[in-house]
Amino acid sequence: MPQTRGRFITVEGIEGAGKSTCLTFMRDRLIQAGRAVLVTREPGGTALGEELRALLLGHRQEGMGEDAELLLMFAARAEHLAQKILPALARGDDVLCDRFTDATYAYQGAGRGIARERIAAMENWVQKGLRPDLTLLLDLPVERGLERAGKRSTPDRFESETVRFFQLVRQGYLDLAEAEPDRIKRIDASQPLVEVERQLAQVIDAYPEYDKVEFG
Ligand code: T5A
Repeated sequence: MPQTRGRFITVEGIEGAGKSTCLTFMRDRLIQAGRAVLVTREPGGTALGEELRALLLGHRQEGMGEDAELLLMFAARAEHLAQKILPALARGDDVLCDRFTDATYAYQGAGRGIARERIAAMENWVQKGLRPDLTLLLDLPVERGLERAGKRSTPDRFESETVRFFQLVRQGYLDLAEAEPDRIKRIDASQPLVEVERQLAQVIDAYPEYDKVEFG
């Protein structure tokens, strides 16, 4: 019998796109379909990852260089994969992750200007071929996203970036979606929540083979 694993599903988008809101909807939908689901996030998801998240998002290290930022993202990811994601997939659980490596291509790549090949080298090293099975890209104009995000709390280190930075990030995501249309599904996140949820349900419900994905 081939060993099987759960599905690795990620949610991406700029600040305020609605990722956290949509993750709850998606988790409930998967559970209703009879799946065991691990919900997690990046950077974070483990004790070390959450400490790195505090360093990356907080304002204590304002002058952090772009290479250090990239390496810290992948350090958190390596721990996350080893401690949580791979064990959950091996158990047969679906993993629903708020951001993953597409965020690195969008923020550190398109946003900060780090060459794609350098990110790809880290991706291959840390992930050893593992990539999300399905990615929901919540897309909306930058101004709308920042307006939604700004209603909540004090801006973190990324949220303090310029509109231009987020335009580059958004375009980076759209380029990824164009390059990988089978994996990355663009959702129009500018719509009212009920319409966004309708789009999400359509994608999730249509996704085949919940429990027969080969491992490794
Ligand atoms: N990062 C991360 C990198 O640079 N590289 C990497 O490799 C990784 C993994 C993480 C930061 O780290 C960076 C990117 C990020 O800057 P984060 O907290 O995970 O930070 O991400 P944020 O985008 O900051 O999370 P937010 O909470 O701001 O955005 P969400 O989760 O997209 O939005 P959400 O769900 O909290 O919604 C925001 C508001 O909008 C409302 C919600 O009720 C809420 O009030 N809303 C809607 N309103 C109207 N219509 C809709 N359709 C709505 N959907 C949500």
